[in-house]
Order: sequence, then structure tokens, then C-alpha cells
Amino acid sequence: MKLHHVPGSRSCRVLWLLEELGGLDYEVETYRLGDPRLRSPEYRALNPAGKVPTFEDGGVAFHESGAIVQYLLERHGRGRLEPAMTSSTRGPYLQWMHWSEASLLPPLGQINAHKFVLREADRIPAALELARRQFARVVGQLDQALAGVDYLVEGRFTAADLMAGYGVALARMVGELPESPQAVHGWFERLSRRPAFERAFAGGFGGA
Ligand SMILES: N[C@@H](CCC(=O)N[C@@H](CS)C(=O)NCC(=O)O)C(=O)O
Repeated sequence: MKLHHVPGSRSCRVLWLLEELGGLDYEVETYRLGDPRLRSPEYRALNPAGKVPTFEDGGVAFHESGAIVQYLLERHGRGRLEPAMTSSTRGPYLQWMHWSEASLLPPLGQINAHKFVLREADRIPAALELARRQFARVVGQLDQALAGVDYLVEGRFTAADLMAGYGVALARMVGELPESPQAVHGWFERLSRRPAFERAFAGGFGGA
């Protein structure tokens, strides 16, 4: 198995899970943000978007962090880190898995775009403020879900926490996590104390 990885990027979700599962034999190819190798024809053949993560296993390459997480759990999870298929918590678990990429990350992506990714001439201050308001709303949804509980589903750490936890980790890395959602802060402290989390995020943000 091989993970194509940029430190601090969504490939941290995959690295974090590989480390949580433990005992797996895998290789990591590390790039930096904006690395020209991600634009090469060889890499585009693996992932036409030229993004990370990309994952290779058994001669097959695929991408999308959530799909890779699901695949690894199906192959190597042995029932760990997710509710059983027949459990009543399976629906909420899948909801948070997908919410993490479909609802939490887009406003944060817009914040980053208008703060430092786009060329200065293309950055729009009003778009940055709008994205900040949208991000505060989705973080508020997470905070509501975490009120009075330690984790998103079944009161235990699952891959749903890992998927959403990456979004909060990224927001902190770029200084954009709102201060008010107290349950989110407590939950994130619990996540960040996990040894697998520490290993996955040890490379900082953006690579060399
Ligand atoms: N939905 C995709 C998003 C992948 C993505 O946007 N990756 C970013 C890093 S977090 C990337 O590779 N950006 C580099 C670029 O766009 O050039 C996933 O969850 O894997």
C-alpha cells in the first residue's frame, strides 16, 4: 500500500487511520503543497485532479480521503472504529463521515483560498468574511452534536471523529477555528492526544 501525502493536508486522515489500525505495511510518498510532481503526467495518471491523498493498493490507484478511509476499514478494520453495519448508529456515523468533507471543509477551503491560496489580485475580502460566517455555522453544528458527549457516535472514537477532526485540525493550523464552540475544543483536545494523531500531524502544514 502506498499513500501520496502532503503534510497537514487531507492525506493526514489516511495516515491517521493507518496509524490507528496499526500493524499495516505501507509506504508514504511525501510532497509539499504546490509540488510540481503533483502536476506530472505520471501523477495525473493516478489522480487526474493532481491532489492528495491518492492511495495505491494491489495495482489500483484511487483518491478521495473518505473513500480511502472506508476502504481501509472494510479491508483492515475488523470492526474497529465504526458501528456495525446493522447498528442504529450506522446512519449517523455515515452522516458525519460525509458531512466532514461535504459540509465542513468547503467553507474552510474558501477561507484558505481568499486568505492565502489565490493570487493576491484574485482574493476578495467579502468572500473571506462570508466563508468565515459559513464556517462558524458548520462548526456550531458540530458543537451542538458534541454537547454532553465525548465523541460523535456511540460515545467512542470512530472514523467519523477522524474525518471531522481533520477539518478542525486544519482550521487550527491556519488560525481559523472560532473560539466559542467549547464542546468542539474539548473533543479536539481528546483527539489530538491520540498517539496516532500525533504521528499523522508530526510533519506540520504544507511540507518542506
Ligand atoms: N475531496 C478530496 C479533496 C482533496 C484535496 O482538495 N486535496 C488538497 C489538499 S487538502 C490538495 O491536494 N490540494 C492541492 C491542489 O489543489 O493543488 C479528498 O477528500 O480527498
